[in-house]
Amino acid sequence: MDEVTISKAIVESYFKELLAATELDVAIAGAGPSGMTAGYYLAKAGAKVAIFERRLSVGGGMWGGGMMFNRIVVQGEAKGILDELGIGSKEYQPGYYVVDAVEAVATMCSQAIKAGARIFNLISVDDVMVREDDRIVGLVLNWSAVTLANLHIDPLGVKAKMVIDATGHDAEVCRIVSKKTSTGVEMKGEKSMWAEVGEKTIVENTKEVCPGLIVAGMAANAVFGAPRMGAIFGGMLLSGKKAAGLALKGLKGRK
Ligand code: 48H
Repeated sequence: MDEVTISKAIVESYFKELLAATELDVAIAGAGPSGMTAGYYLAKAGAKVAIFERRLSVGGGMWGGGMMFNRIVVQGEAKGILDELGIGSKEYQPGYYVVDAVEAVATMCSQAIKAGARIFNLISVDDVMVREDDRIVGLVLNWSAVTLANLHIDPLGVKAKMVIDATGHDAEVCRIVSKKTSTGVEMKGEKSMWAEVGEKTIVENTKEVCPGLIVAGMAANAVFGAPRMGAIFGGMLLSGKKAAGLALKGLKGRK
């Protein structure tokens, strides 16, 4: 057993992937359910896509189900996505399916990677790159450990033809864009729980908010002032799929 071989294998393989991710078709911030679904559909369509996830684990708010009971509910409209990904579900009553949250995260992650999406965990999106025409042209990244250790270390930037903000409740990319750019993106803020409305608006609010930046998942309702919905996840899957479609359209416009 040669330690140097182990070290070289890890370093070479990792940095090859990271280098390849410095110029992307689509960069996704956040590997929760909406980000991973978007990553899956984009990779499946042949786009060069990477997901940057701040935490050690992917899955965002899905692992814990509702109040730490690790089950989620998915409505009939999104059952096709569960089936396509190979995530098991049981009908609870007509139109409502119960899903094991751990199986959902693990399978979604595996399918996104197998389709060709690259997932980089432990990397935080700190900022965006913006150009004169107010177009978002990439993400600014740093190791999550830098923030945790409160170190003053400058970040690096990766270019992307399209960016998806899938950072959940805090809509971190859109928040940065609303504060630091003149793109006109405004944060209305998430509203209190109303599952039916929240699930409908999450898909409607999945949009290109300014040139090059699409918002998906819980972040979409946070940007547009719509309600949260609790542990029902169909909207996250449908939003991720819609975001992938919008990004693919955006890519066509840029080729
Ligand atoms: C890199 C980041 C950064 C950053 C955050 O919270 P998520 O699961 O987001 P969604 O929108 O895919 O799913 C939302 C769902 O989990 C949820 O919270 C629901 C349905 N709530 C309803 C309710 O009523 O509460 O995932 C976002 C991911 C997480 O893994 C974060 O760690 C990550 O994004 N993230 N990654 N750079 N700056 N900010």
